[in-house]
Amino acid sequence: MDKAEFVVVANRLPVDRHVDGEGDDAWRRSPGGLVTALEPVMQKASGAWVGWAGQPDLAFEPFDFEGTHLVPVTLSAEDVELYYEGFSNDTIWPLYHDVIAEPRYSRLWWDAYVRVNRRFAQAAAAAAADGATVWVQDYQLQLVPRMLRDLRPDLVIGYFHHIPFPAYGLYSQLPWRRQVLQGLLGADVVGFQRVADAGNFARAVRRQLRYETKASGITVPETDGTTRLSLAKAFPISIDASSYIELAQRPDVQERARQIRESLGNPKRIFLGVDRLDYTKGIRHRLKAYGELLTDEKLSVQDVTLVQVASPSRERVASYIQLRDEIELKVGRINGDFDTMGHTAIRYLHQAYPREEMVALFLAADVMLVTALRDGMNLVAKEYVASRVDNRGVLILSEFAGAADELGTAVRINPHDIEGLKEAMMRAVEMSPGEQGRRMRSLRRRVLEHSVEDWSREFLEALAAFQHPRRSVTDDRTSVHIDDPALHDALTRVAASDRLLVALDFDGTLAPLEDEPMKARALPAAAAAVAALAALPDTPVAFVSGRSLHDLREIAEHADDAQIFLAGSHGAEFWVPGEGLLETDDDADAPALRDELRNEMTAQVGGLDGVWVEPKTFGFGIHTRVASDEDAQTARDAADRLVQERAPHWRRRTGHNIVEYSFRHEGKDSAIASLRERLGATAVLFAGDDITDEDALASLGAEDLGIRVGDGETAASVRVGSIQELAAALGLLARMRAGRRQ
Ligand code: GDG
Repeated sequence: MDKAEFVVVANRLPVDRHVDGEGDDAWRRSPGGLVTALEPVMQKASGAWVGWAGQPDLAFEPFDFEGTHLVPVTLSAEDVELYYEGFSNDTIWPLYHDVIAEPRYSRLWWDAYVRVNRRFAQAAAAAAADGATVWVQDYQLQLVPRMLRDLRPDLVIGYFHHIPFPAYGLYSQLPWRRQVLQGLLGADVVGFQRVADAGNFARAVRRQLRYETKASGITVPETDGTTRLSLAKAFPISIDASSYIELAQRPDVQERARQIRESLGNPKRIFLGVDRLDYTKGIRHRLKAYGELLTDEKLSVQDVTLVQVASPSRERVASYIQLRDEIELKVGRINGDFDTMGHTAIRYLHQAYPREEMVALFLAADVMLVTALRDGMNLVAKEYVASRVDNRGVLILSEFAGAADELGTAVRINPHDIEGLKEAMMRAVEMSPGEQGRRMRSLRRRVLEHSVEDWSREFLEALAAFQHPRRSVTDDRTSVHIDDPALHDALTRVAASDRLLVALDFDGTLAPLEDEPMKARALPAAAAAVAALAALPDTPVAFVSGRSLHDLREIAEHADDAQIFLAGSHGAEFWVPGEGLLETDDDADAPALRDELRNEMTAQVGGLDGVWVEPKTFGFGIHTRVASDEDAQTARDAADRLVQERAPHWRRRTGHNIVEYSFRHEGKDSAIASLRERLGATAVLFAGDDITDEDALASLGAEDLGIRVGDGETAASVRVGSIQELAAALGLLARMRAGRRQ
């Protein structure tokens, strides 16, 4: 097969080998979120997947399977023992999960880890087409990004870390801490589950490598004297929610849920735990709390049962063998003490089940226990929520699971606080159906709105900012073409400027226009490119918008953290990162007149369908994007009349489906002038899409660069066709500037 434009590198291939009816080898797709998430991208981009087939010493040729080219990496029995069971699962796993179990440090294991990571990197380098995108997955392969970049500098490389990244105090135990950081920084984008993980990583990089970090950007020096930029950011993973909903709605699955309840003696309440049998999952803590509630006679086996599915995992690693013994001893004791002939306290199942059975269990369970001591995300929590199509059930969720950042209406617990856990379990048992419904609906909204496909799309869009121009990658939504030589030359020119101010309009330039203006958000590719620029030295970034500063701050999420300057109301108000709002002096009577006219306007045109009066800091705007032409004209005429009569000194501006009236006369040109002066810029790049941006574009000098996004007459020297193209151009600019010799 031809080389692939998109390559996934993961410890495991997305298939399992089994022997079919005739005694021949056959392959079966392994069920898993990652496989589902990447399937559409793989199919579109003629993707390849590099990984291990799961059995030692199994060597075979690459082959195509359901639209994906599979490239096997062979591991010997010794590799499995040293690289996989040893370094990955007995060093990194416990260390990164806050040393819940003691990590073991072995030089022999480390050597195997380096050796096997190199094998994966070589296989990926051989499978990838020129300039391809490669996405490396998880903690078993932390050295692959750097190795791959050394082999193939043309590639765009992403890495996603599925497990936590520990606080510096713990991370610094690792004898190979510098090598691992260097390994990860070979990637253009290093993705984490939580914002806190990305923060821990950046801190380790600062402390250990002394690299400069700014917002989510890390400046990485290369051996040839140039620097590169890596982004370390959170991209919380999710599940394929619709497949869980589909299963939960199937009559046979619902019937199975009823059977499960019946086979347990129809208890009033069923608690459920579903975990790989792993010490990070807090299974012991939940058994302890449950056992004490039975001892205290708060609960009785007549009324409640705990179903614990503990699927077999890493069964040759010593700490897992010990954990299994401890848990089974504890389960045996509780059942011995409390079981009756007709009822059991705990139904313990050390087995793996098909997905249908899991969903039936989710439907049968009144209370889901997720008590992880540390967990990257915890998908089981999201799967339970997605499956509860009836809006019933209670999720008890550890604050130490990544999912806690998103699932705010779960009953949150600290699993180390056994009293607190017991109280939460009693609260869940007693919770009214009304409260269950309210909480579950809000949990479901979050999980349904952000599925695993959104996760992979957002990650790949961020990665697209690092693509080399003239390449089209992975899927339609992330493909970019910068084939305009004028744009390329102009970017090269401003990239060389000593101190470059990158000033950008927001709506229509970084973010698609929305019918509901507060829903506007920058495209992930644009946000990543902006973050990359803002993270560079001598490259201040500003958003210059007609919106009020208040609204701009809300939609330009995390602008302050990313050290982005904000100019609102066309430059009549400024926000400086770390300092806040800049004071301005206004005519004392102006706000009263503003409120009066705004109210009058709302009274006059508020009844027209699709017309909306937007309060602005220094006046108001009339939005007509979703109104009929006739209503739009009526609204505009009414506003013109009112302002001419009562406030003829106000400034009127027109934009895409909006007319604005303001008692402040500043324009985006004056915003650029004051930012230029304040920041000591030697050149300015300004990009915008609307009539109001033309003030700024017309004010630029020969050393500057103006870019117009989309059609229309313009004073800009270059034009790009879309927001996606601008994002690509900004990504290219970030790479050019990061690569300047300093
Ligand atoms: C790592 C991180 C992060 C479990 N038993 C059975 C079964 N499962 C499925 C669950 C779920 C998956 O396995 C487990 O995912 P988790 O997220 O809960 O935990 P880890 O395995 O530790 O995963 C974690 C994840 O990576 C993704 O980034 O969330 O934090 O540790 O999907 O349903 N599935 C079936 N039968 C079983 O018996 N069918």
